[in-house]
Amino acid sequence: MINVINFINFLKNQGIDYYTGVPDSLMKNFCDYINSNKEINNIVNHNEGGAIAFAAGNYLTNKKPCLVYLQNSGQGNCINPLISLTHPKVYSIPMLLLIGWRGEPEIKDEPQHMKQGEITEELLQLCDIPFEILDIENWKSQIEKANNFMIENKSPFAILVKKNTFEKTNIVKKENNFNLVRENVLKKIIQNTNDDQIIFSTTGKISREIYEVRKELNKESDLDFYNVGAMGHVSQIALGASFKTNKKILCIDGDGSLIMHMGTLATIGSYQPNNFVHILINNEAHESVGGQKTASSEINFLEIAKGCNYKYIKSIINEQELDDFLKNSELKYPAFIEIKVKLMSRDNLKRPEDTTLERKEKFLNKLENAN
Ligand SMILES: Cc1ncc(C[n+]2csc(CCOP(=O)(O)OP(=O)(O)O)c2C)c(N)n1
Repeated sequence: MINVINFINFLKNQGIDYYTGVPDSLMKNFCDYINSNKEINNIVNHNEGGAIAFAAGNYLTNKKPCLVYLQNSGQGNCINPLISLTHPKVYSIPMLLLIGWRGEPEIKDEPQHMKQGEITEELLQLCDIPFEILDIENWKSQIEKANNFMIENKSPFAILVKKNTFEKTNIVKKENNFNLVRENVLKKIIQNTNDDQIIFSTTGKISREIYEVRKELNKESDLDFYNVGAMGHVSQIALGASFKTNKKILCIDGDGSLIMHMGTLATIGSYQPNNFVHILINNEAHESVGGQKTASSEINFLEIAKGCNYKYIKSIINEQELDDFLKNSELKYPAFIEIKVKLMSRDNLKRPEDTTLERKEKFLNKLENAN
């Protein structure tokens, strides 16, 4: 495996010392290191397209390419700036893309990663971006090749990263100052829901915990929709559903996910769905992929939701506030509830056993029979 510190030092010698991106589970060791080392210039971006644009601006002021890190799920977010900003036919701006390759062909992975993994190389080719698959023996010559290409052609080059490429580093366990435990919070929420409510939950461990909690409580529901991929889009899925049903909609979001496409708050606020409860579980981090920080500690989500015309705003930081909220039936809609939680999860968390297609069918049938 590749030692992250050697990798970073080598990049520095090649003139690449500015990082931006969205963390990826498969490159956890790399992301952890750049996230925790204060000497490294690292901008954790709200989404991968933002990171491409940031890298472009950075280049314009110092003529040095940035390294943009991302999971291949984020390629979609990048396409627009890669084609209409950094492409050689537009402004021709070099940057090194370091892309975690989930769903690599022949390797078992989750359903949301399979198609993306299959087309990862093709998408790069379509964008005219040459690439290498990072090799633990020859990585130095690959970086040199990438750098020479960027110097000569003034355009992006990509490196694809397979599972188990980077060695673990000695990173101190990350923490925040909150006391509530996310899984317990979700348990209380589930205990207080019935078949009159539909839950739409976000990408990562939040959905996995809801699934586990339901099993534990023997309260499984076909009216849960787990947005396993399409990070940041859960609230628009929920909004789309809210207009077609009288049931109460609970959208359970994460701070990294919400920040990724935060314009969603404006759309929800301006259309005033009268059955919509937006619950933000805020641990100030991308906990599901290793706990790298988000911008949340600097953000007042409650003020933003209020400014976007949500009609009921609440902050919850302890058990009492959570219990009071769950007992309260006097909500106004759309409602926005922020629950601040510890940065932690269980190691032995499972994933839903049925396939995404099976879950969708169950959801449709259940709703059809309920209406
Ligand atoms: C477009 C895209 N980029 C990155 C990822 C990888 N990813 C999966 S979950 C996650 C973190 C989600 O963070 P947050 O919403 O704060 O929830 P938490 O993990 O803290 O519960 C990331 C970055 C992804 N699935 N899709």
